[in-house]
Amino acid sequence: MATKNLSEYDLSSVPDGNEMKFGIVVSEWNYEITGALARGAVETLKKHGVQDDNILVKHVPGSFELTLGGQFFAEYTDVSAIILLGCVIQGETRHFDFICQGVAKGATDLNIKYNLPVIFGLLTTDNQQQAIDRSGGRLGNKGDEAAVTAIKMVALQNGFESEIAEE
Ligand code: DLZ
Repeated sequence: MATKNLSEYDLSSVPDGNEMKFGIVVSEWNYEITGALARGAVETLKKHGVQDDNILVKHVPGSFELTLGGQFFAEYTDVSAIILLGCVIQGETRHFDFICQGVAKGATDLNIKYNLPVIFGLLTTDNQQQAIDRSGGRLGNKGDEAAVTAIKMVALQNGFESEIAEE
């Protein structure tokens, strides 16, 4: 079982996000959790130099809708990366499995379809406490981690594009 803050990272290893623009899609289901994920993501982006105006946040009804919310960002905006934030808590039926698999597949497909970093920030927990622990509680904030991942992926893509431009 995880016992340390999983969101701890080396601050100096994160590129400057000053020129980057991000879209964040937040699920309204379990909003006490997803709202905390979103706050963590926004604060982390700002901490690494992303301008307020370059952080666009949109809400969708549930985690199953995260994929389409992400597609809307890819189609209708010029964001550098998209962060999907949701929380699915295991219930008595198999609904959990279908939502988790749907979003994982959806996020993967968006990455490939748009050649754009689409970050999988979906908490998939057995219970509410595990979700609290991972949304600003004792095990960190998955929203922070998603933001750092997004910045790093944009920097990686920018690096490839610069190298090609120099050839
Ligand atoms: C229906 C449903 C259920 C049972 N559980 C969750 C959940 O734990 N987390 C979540 O984000 N959304 C849940 N939803 C809603 C679905 O994601 C989706 O919004 C509906 O199935 C409509 O497509």
